[in-house]
Amino acid sequence: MAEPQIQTAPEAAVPATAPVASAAAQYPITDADVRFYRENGYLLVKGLLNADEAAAMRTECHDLLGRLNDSDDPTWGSAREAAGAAATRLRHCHDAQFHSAAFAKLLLDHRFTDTAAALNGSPNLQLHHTKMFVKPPENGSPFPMHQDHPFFPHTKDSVAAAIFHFSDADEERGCVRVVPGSHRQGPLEHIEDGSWHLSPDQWRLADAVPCPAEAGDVLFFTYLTVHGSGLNTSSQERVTWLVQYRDPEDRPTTDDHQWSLGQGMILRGVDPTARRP
Ligand SMILES: O=C(O)CCC(=O)C(=O)O
Repeated sequence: MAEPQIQTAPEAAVPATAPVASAAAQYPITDADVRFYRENGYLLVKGLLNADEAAAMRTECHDLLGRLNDSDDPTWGSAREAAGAAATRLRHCHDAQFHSAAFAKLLLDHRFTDTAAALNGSPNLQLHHTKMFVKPPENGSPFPMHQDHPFFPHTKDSVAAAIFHFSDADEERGCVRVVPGSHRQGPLEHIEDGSWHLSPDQWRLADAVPCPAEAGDVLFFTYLTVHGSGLNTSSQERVTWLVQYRDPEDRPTTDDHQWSLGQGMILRGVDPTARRP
């Protein structure tokens, strides 16, 4: 299995033409990190939040799940197959920023927005949606390999995700896995059944690079980067919050996500199109 590649890449892997973000602030990353992201389609930023902040957000997640008090389980149909039809579980909340100001504040935190802007090469960032996930211990649901593109295709492919880790997430806890460089293949053909996913025979989770993270780390990746995650077989939960964002000048090519309340908020800079939502 390939070793995890975290943050910086060797200079030799950097294409001479790779554009470097014009955004002024790049907290806390470097130009080499930006080049690594452009080349590989992902970057794990260590310690973007400190341990106390991550612990406070973990509490926010549990308080929110307690208030929601529902049994909704968004485990993909295809994930049940991937897990060998075992009963797996996932707890979640879509657009958590509508439930607690702690999430709303984090959306505007410059450590996140400056990093995302530098990686995206755009000084302006617009929210698409957010998803909080708790993968419970023992049987926390996996995510089959996929690109996020088929869920909400856009004209300029500027859409990207940041997964905030509010707990540690090693391989046993079902950390996210990526296929480095897969974003350069463009949109791939997906199977729609049981939520958009790639052929499990051609795109094996076990062959993807694991991105083990500690509480406070944030994994950034493009919506064309092939990714997934394994079952949480450990005795501890995995708590994450995924924020999907784009350049406000990029527009969806389908109406697939119009139901999502979170779309449109400007997280950094301005919307130069002055378009009314
Ligand atoms: O949280 C994970 O393990 C992956 C989530 C994911 O890929 C998704 O929601 O599209």
